[in-house]
Amino acid sequence: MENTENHRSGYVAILGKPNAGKSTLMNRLLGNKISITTHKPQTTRHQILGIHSEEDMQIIFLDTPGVINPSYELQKAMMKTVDRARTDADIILLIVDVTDPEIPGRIFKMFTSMKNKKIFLVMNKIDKVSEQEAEVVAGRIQEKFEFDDTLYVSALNGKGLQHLMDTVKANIKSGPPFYPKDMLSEQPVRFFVAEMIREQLFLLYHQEIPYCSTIDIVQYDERDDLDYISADIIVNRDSQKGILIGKGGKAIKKLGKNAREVIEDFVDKKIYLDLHVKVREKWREDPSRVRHYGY
Ligand SMILES: Nc1nc2c(ncn2[C@@H]2O[C@H](COP(=O)(O)OP(=O)(O)OP(=O)(O)O)[C@@H](O)[C@H]2O)c(=O)[nH]1
Ligand SMILES: [Mg+2]
Repeated sequence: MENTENHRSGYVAILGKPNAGKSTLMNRLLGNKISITTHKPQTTRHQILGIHSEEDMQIIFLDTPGVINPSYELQKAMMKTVDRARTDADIILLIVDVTDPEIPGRIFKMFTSMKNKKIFLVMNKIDKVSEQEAEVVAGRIQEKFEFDDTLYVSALNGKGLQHLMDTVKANIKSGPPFYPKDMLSEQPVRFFVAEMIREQLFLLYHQEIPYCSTIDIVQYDERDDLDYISADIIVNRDSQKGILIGKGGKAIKKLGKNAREVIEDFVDKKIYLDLHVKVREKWREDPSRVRHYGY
């Protein structure tokens, strides 16, 4: 029988600007790739749960979309997600890229109304600068807000992550486990499949295509020999359809091949991935469409 009396648990929100390395950091802390990561900003659009369990402790990390000034409905939904995560969290990690340290006032404003929460400044990508440089940059941010502590990490090479994890653990209060101990995240497999296809859109296409697209899994059949997955790639405008498909279907074939490999690795099974491009004019601006696609 588990001893729930001495059990500790808590929610840790990972916040910051786009591209700061939030998703990379969460994946690294969990030792599992749960959240998609790319070199492009605004990769993450949902709250992604990452659950770390020990016998007497459970930490639920909440990866979030990068904080921006939203201009269309999809971005507004993304910022609502950030707001929910920071409200739910017991601990907040503000992730800052040391090479991009300008913090928008919007982020500090989020911190002013928060009581009874620990807020840590996490300077990330320290592999790119000297120690002194990182401290100078952190010093400027500390002038604007009194953080409970400042940590220096590289989510990419792992430096400082043990110390960060120990700091988080030391601040987790008593509470019951919220999820089964063998659970890593909460979304269903089809969610991660959609994310893995979307990750390839960010990696393979330039300019607006990744930002104007979303993935809709229309069929997911688990079969004995292989899983059959049919997915729609939704774009914003007719002209984007041709770009996505490419000459003679070359571009979408590459997308399909790359996504299939990553998904097969994830589900540990062969899959058949059937991709179709659909145009839904201005879906990003339409609240009901944005909701329909899961945002
Ligand atoms: N050099 C270096 N690169 C990093 C580090 N952490 C993350 N990156 C890179 O930064 C880029 C963005 O990483 P993500 O984890 O996707 O960033 P994010 O904050 O989740 O971005 P959004 O989801 O768009 O808000 C990727 O190319 C990462 O490989 C780090 O510690 N050092
Ligand atoms: Mg992310």
